[in-house]
Amino acid sequence: MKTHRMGAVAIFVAALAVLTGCTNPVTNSEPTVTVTDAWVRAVPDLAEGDMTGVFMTIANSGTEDVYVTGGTDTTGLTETPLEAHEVVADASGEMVMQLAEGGILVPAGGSVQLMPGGFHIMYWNLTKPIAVGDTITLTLNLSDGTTIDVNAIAMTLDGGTEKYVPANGGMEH
Ligand SMILES: [Cu+2]
Repeated sequence: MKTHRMGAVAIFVAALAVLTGCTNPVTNSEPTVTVTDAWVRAVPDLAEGDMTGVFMTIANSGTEDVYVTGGTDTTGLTETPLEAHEVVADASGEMVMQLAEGGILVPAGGSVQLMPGGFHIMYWNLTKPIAVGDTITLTLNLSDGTTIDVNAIAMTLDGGTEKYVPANGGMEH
């Protein structure tokens, strides 16, 4: 009787292994979230409290939506965690930036553009200037628990004006 039951358990375990083997997606080493055309607004003459924004295109070839929830500077430009920001109209119609609640959506099978006047990765409290042409590095945190390393080249705002819509004059990035 005892051996019989053990046999049944063995068969069950084997069946489970086959089942999970069938239902598990094939492990894909290709990253599904990719960043292109990353740049940062240069701050060549650093003043107290200066900040900047990082812009890029983020694409998601996966089947699940992903959110960029923030990041970490890996260049030594700030001690402050990087924030995922959006620009919205406040109650009086003024364009203001704020934390993107839940992060910046990178839709499954789609992409999102971070640009001046819109979504951006926020650098607060710069401790070093960023010269035009410098490359900075940062790591973005994604809602699926993964991270993505980004190299961004420093440009003036004029260098990336194609899609820039001035937001009430006050926006510096
Ligand atoms: Cu911001």
